[in-house]
Amino acid sequence: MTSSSPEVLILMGSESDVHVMEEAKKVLDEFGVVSRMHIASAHRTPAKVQQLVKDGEANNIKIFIAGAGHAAHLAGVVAAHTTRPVIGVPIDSSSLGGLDALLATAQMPSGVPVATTAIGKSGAKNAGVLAVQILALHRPELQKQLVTYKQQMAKKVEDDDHHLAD
Ligand code: RP5
Repeated sequence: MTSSSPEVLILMGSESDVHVMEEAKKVLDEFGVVSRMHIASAHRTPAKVQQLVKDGEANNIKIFIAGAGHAAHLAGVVAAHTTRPVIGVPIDSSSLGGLDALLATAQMPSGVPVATTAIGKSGAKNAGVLAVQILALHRPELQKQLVTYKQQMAKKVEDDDHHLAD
């Protein structure tokens, strides 16, 4: 496997989900973690979902991120086909504002976990951060970057507070 082989596979159910799931990719890029995005639907192209997961496992994908809206089964279906960690992102693309996707993604039956984030872009971003945190368990350089990331977040809050008080 070359150093540029993707370690994280980001799947989404529709082209309409891309603008949300790009947030996960942005974070992974920021940390230098190589990822790859695909559109594949649990409902419309179920065989493709299975193939992508099997190919991903065979090609060193360590973590799967799956984002979908409406009756969102994508993350659960991915989890059905792998023993690797699956992070689910509920997307707010339906008339229920993503609550339907949140419940469908989070409420997995016992034995088949999907680590579910918040709805929408913040959830996609957190999926990226969580994937980095999992990879960082065995990668001290990523762990260092995570410490800096947290320090920068804290600094921004402090700076914002100072500006407000000025
Ligand atoms: C889900 O249905 C997709 O994940 C998307 O969020 C939603 C709507 O898909 P489109 O009708 O916009 O393709 O499967």
